[in-house]
Amino acid sequence: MSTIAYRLPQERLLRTALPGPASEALAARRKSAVAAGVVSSLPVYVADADGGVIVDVDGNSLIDLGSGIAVTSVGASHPAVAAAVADQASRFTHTCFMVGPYEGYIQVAEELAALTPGSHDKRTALFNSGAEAVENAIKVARAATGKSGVVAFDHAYHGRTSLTMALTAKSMPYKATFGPFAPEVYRMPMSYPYRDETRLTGEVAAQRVIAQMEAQIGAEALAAIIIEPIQGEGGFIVPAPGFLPTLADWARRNRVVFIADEVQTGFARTGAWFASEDEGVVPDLITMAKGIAGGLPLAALTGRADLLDAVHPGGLGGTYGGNPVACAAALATLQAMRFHDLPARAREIEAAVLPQLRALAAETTIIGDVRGRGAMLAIEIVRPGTAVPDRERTKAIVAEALARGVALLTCGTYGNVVRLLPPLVIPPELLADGIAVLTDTIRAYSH
Ligand code: PLZ
Repeated sequence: MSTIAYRLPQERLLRTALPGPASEALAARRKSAVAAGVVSSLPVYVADADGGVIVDVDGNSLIDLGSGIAVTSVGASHPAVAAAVADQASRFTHTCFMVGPYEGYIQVAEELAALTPGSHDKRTALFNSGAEAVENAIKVARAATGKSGVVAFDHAYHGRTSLTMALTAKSMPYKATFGPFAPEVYRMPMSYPYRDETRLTGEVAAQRVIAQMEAQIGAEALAAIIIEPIQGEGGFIVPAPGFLPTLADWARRNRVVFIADEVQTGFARTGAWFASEDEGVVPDLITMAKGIAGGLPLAALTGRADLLDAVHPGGLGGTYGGNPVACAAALATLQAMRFHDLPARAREIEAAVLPQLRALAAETTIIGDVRGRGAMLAIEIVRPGTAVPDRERTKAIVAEALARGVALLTCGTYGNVVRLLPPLVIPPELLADGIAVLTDTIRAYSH
């Protein structure tokens, strides 16, 4: 980590109560200008961000344990990314790859073919958002198989567009009032070790899904299974070992496309380049976004050449997909990830933090479960001594940690999961300070 030079002091420093007066003023302007449906979890407005800190417009320096939802793994202003963006922007910002193609797009595709699991022949198409990559994965699976059914899981999150809303499980806030939803989407039970009453093994949980798919849909009508190897918005749910490989095997044997949605888990976050690698799963298609480009909007669909090339010429695209500035940012981000060995750093974060969270869970009655991998870790908060989700207490803990200068996110179908997604470049001492604030706060709320 000594190789990382930070531009901003890596410190937790409060100059005002939060939100401070400058943030309050922006909040007032926002109210009459920005749509009410768009909300922010932090009450402060950002002036600067670097490494493991976010500095607000009142000069408060907060510890960032969310990375803008798993995006800024290399930090929000990595110098190599900033330089690559400036350089590309000074030459051309856009031509549209469907009009005037350029090398950066091809380079990103080559990188992703090499980095994603499996040594088979691969192709890539680039898009702007995770949801768009997911939509296109489904389009490709349908075109290549000639089938239309899609299986998604309980607690899944795949996006907010029409098709991805149908794949996403949670109604409020993602789906409520926005229907009708796209047809031919079937929902199956997820392996959720903490809440599966019978503590199903991964194989048994997968067999339950397979029996249900065969009875309710039939492989001959099923184009794809889409799954997050570790569920993100749904609560950082890590399926029991065996669940993913059993489903992937069944899919392969039945000509069903197995899609890993690695939008949140991808790019070193879980300690490997992709979370699928943990159990040796080789997905047919992988969707990626978030961590790929150091904060610039870029998403990718990479997978089996025979599937992607089954689509007719012109069938995939979009005005901005694979924008040259975003591609330059992605290439610089991947280089920085390798240079700093961020997969190893994610494993170090797990080794430093997970034992502390487990010890805390043993000491209090409000932690139902501690789980996750690499720098994607979570604490499920419950009513004392029960498994009943405690959304209110979760909110209070996160609000208190914020008042002390630590920015955290929640997630989960029941809103009761505190999730940790620190930038992978966060200095170890700053991370330790942030975790100390969190554990203190949880102790204070354990009554
Ligand atoms: N697939 C697995 O995690 C985005 C969404 C936050 P987009 N997750 C954060 C919110 O409330 O909108 C996500 C994801 C997985 C797909 C997506 C969608 O990615 O880039 O937000 O479209």
